[in-house]
Amino acid sequence: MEFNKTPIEPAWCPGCGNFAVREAVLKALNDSGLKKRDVAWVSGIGQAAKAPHYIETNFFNGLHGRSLPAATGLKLANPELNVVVESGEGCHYGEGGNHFIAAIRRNINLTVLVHDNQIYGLTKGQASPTTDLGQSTKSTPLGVLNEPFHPLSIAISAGCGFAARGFSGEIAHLAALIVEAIRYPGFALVDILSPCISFNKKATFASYKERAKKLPESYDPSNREAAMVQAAKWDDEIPIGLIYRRDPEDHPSLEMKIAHARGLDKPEVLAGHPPARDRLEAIMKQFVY
Ligand SMILES: Cc1ncc(C[n+]2csc(CCOP(=O)(O)OP(=O)(O)O)c2C)c(N)n1
Ligand SMILES: [Mg+2]
Repeated sequence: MEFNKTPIEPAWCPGCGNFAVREAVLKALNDSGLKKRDVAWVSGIGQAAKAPHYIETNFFNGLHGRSLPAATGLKLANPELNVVVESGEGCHYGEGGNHFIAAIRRNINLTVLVHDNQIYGLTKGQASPTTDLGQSTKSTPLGVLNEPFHPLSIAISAGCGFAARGFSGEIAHLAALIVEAIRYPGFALVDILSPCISFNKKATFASYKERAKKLPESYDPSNREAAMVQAAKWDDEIPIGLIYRRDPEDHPSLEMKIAHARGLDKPEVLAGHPPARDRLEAIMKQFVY
């Protein structure tokens, strides 16, 4: 197998949903036939953001909420890399919320995996952007007063071409979604229901298992209006599967748009080029007083 676990013991509580997400990620990587040198992982800060420490891959561990800017730079410098961004919902939708929307609007070709446990797990139980309205947490003793962030509805509205939801209790189903997301040539989001067993006593494995329902075979993910209906469902039933997929032919990625604007057929690979020192020095001189 090309991709394995690292020997590092995860700093996750026994029973955490993150272990199952890691299984799905490893299955997806091995099923996809990718080589290690073709893949780079970027994460932020949080329990979920530790995920790349525990799989054998190239990775960059950035700041909380700042994984997408680092991933954007990496992808633009080397568009041949498959860049996967993996972090928690606090990191992506809270501190990194504006980067999330900006990256979707750019349609940079990234795979974005969000472990959504509806809580700030690492910092021990404050409300996150997806914590349920009214839920009492360490930072919301009167209950959450803000309308929760609806990641899939927001992503699709902002122009996301691939929006899916998985569940850490359905490893094979989640792995298949991750394979499709990696293959999609544009911004691909997989929001993953994944319980924090220590700090969220409401969003439990049992409650997700009861509510997570696979979309039927007959469901057509290319229908944007139908996708908006499924994306907004968050009640007794939470649909899981590929909710929206836009034909990438009609929706080119940022790298392709840049290439086309410059009259090229495919994105230029900057990585490996020797730096143009004279031009760089001329730019730097402008900032010297
Ligand atoms: C800019 C900044 N704000 C806040 C923090 C503190 N902090 C670290 S992780 C975290 C929340 C993590 O929650 P989430 O991203 O949902 O990941 P989880 O631990 O639940 O997997 C916070 C608030 C920080 N490190 N940097
Ligand atoms: Mg979280």
